[in-house]
Amino acid sequence: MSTTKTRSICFECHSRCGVILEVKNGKLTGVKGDPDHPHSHGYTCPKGRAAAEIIYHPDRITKPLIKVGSRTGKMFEETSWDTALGIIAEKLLASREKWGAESVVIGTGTTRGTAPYINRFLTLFGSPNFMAPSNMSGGPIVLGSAATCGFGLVDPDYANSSCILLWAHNPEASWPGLYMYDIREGLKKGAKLIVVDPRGTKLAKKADHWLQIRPGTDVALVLCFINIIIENKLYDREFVENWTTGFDQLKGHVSSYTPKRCAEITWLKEQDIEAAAFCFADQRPAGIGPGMAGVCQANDAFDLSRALTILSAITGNLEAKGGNLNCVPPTRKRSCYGPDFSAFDNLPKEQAAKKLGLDRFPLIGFIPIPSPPQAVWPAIEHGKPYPVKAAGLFANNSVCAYPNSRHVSNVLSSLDFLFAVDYFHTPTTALADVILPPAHWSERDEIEDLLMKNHVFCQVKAVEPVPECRDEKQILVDLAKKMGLNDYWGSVREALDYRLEPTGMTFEELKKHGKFATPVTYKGYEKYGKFRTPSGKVELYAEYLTMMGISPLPNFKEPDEGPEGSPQLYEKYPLILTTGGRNVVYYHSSHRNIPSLKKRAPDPELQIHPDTARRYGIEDHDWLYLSSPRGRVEIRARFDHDMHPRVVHAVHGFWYGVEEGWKKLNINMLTNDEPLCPVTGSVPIKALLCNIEKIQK
Ligand SMILES: Nc1nc2c(c(=O)[nH]1)N[C@H]1C(S)=C(S)[C@@H](COP(=O)(O)OP(=O)(O)OC[C@H]3O[C@@H](n4cnc5c(=O)[nH]c(N)nc54)[C@H](O)[C@@H]3O)O[C@H]1N2
Ligand SMILES: Nc1nc2c(c(=O)[nH]1)N[C@H]1C(S)=C(S)[C@@H](COP(=O)(O)OP(=O)(O)OC[C@H]3O[C@@H](n4cnc5c(=O)[nH]c(N)nc54)[C@H](O)[C@@H]3O)O[C@H]1N2
Ligand code: SF4
Ligand SMILES: [Mo]
Repeated sequence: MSTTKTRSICFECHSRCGVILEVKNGKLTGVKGDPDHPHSHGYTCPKGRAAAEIIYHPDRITKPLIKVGSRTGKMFEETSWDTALGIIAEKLLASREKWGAESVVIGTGTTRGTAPYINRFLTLFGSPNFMAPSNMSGGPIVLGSAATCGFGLVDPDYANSSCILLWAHNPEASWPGLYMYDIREGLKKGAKLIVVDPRGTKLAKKADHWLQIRPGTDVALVLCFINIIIENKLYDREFVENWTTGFDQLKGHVSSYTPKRCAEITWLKEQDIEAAAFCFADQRPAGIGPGMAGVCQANDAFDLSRALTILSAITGNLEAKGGNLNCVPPTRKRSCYGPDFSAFDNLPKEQAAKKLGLDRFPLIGFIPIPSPPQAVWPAIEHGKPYPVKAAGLFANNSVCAYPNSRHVSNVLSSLDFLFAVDYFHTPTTALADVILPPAHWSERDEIEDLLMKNHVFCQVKAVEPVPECRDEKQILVDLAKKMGLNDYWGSVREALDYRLEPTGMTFEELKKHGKFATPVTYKGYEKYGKFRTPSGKVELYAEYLTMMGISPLPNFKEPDEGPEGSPQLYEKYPLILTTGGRNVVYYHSSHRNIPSLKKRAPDPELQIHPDTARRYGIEDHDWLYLSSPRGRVEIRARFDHDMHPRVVHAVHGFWYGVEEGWKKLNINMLTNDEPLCPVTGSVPIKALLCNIEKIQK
């Protein structure tokens, strides 16, 4: 039989590369890059190309499973979809009956497309509690920038930039299909490159200015950039006068962030800070790429995002061609996290007000991001502010992904009922009462508009799901039917058509074209006469934030755990630990069971300067104990002369293949889930303290 080819998009990571899926005898046989895709231009990476290995893996869960024996045990037995969904329906309805709809939380891990469908489900069910790790992943960027200029600082226009500033961001590993083509285009045309990163990534080493910052001190550096730019009158005077509020207050506020003071805080050299700040201000337009995780995992993540937005604003780069654009997805309010679907926006006021996290982080009521997991834990664990008794997790390995894994495991174990939807067994599915097998991205139809700039792309099912795996949208359609949520969509196609309505296309029509784009608007504020902020201007000094007890100006805060923040702890844990820099081979904790990927990166690694390691008698590739006040894991040394001798970096996501691997190899055994950023709930997992010890054979 001949090979058929289906044009689609890869959903394995947020890049969503264009792919051609090859199918023979009804089976997926190959994944090739689509050269006509406007972002990826034919690029694919190893994990995207591993799709067939993933879907035909012998360990893939292919039947619904229910737990048998002890709840804390790991024994499951196969059951029918009807029985599994029947149990879930009964448990969720019983929880609503006894404890109220808000006692049910449904969550996802990093977005894998299901957010709108889960949210609609929750709205009809009555719960405002959609949980996702946005507080450590993109959410603080959106909160900080939207609070400042009315839109998210998520669409840098690198291809047209004269200066590219990558702040805590290594897209070569984390977003190769979405950003790297444009970055190369910009560099080819002569753009300057500035990288702010404690690690010497390939991009950092290629950069005109690499600022090897001490982890967790970023806000001080941005404030110093702003100070240098204001002091030297390098800002865009016209923009500042017409389109911003509180410039004088900002000027006064940043004046103490002199290069000298900033150098002391950040461990950078004064002249390097100055050179980079001048470069950024001189080379316009300049696009800032803030790392979705790099910028979002700190106790001052909100201030960092606000400061970066202010930096872009005062240099006239907001919404400028080559700067940071304000792209509106063609699906508008029906985009992935659009208000049409947010359970919070669509529930009666008093029910919406119960959204977990709102009491501590009031801004998430205005600029909606999902409930942070760390705001859900107290409700499960202590019934605070009210009890949460039942939960569902789609595509989420909470135990390994979220900080303080032991705590997460204890919390999830204390639920009355948990269901999970995953391809494979994980330390999280082990805690579930019911596990459902989802269809893979190559086995389902979908649309994608999140972070796709001004595009919506069509994902086309190339093969039927491996029996009996099921599209997650279909799972929700079926569950809604069982639970009497009659206003839910009647089919997957209906749901997709509904989301596409603002484009004037049905899914069938979009499928023919593969994509749909709306024109990009530059400097939309000129057209509309305002920014979408309370003052209508860019809020350099945001007076309105004070009503929520939030500082109107961004402030630097020392990491709570660090040489300055906790000097006593520093004596025992003398190295600074940053975690979770991406590796192109893996997505978080997934794929360690996929041979072609495992071969490329078999073990968890600690990037460390050789001089530091040798002081402890540790050689390259040695296994060692890495410890923090939370515990100890095993990890392999990877020597890197570009690491600062007092800083180490540990990859995240390892657990697979070792008995109790989530306790032995998983870096989140060492990270902490408090104190949180007081505005966004961000978790401080990019700047902690640790120690190392040679493992004696
Ligand atoms: N220390 C540290 N920890 C971190 C980070 C860090 O930088 N440092 N980063 C954090 C960030 S930014 C995020 S977003 C979270 C991510 O957290 P998660 O998204 O929970 O992480 P994953 O390990 O990818 O777990 C997802 C699970 O989904 C399954 N899966 C994959 N695709 C699908 C699908 O289409 N459907 C279903 N149902 N299942 C699927 C996989 O098999 C896997 O078990 O991790 C966070 N954890
Ligand atoms: N291959 C792959 N790609 C992914 C993911 C994955 O798991 N694997 N996860 C996806 C998800 S959910 C997310 S949120 C994004 C994350 O996207 P990004 O945040 O862009 O992640 P990275 O590319 O790892 O870039 C973060 C960089 O920040 C640096 N860094 C660490 N601490 C600090 C600090 O204190 N200050 C500064 N300035 N820099 C610091 C790290 O060394 C690292 O190079 O990646 C997405 N893409
Ligand atoms: S970078 Fe790799 S995993 Fe991500 S969308 Fe592209 S091919 Fe898929
Ligand atoms: Mo993320």
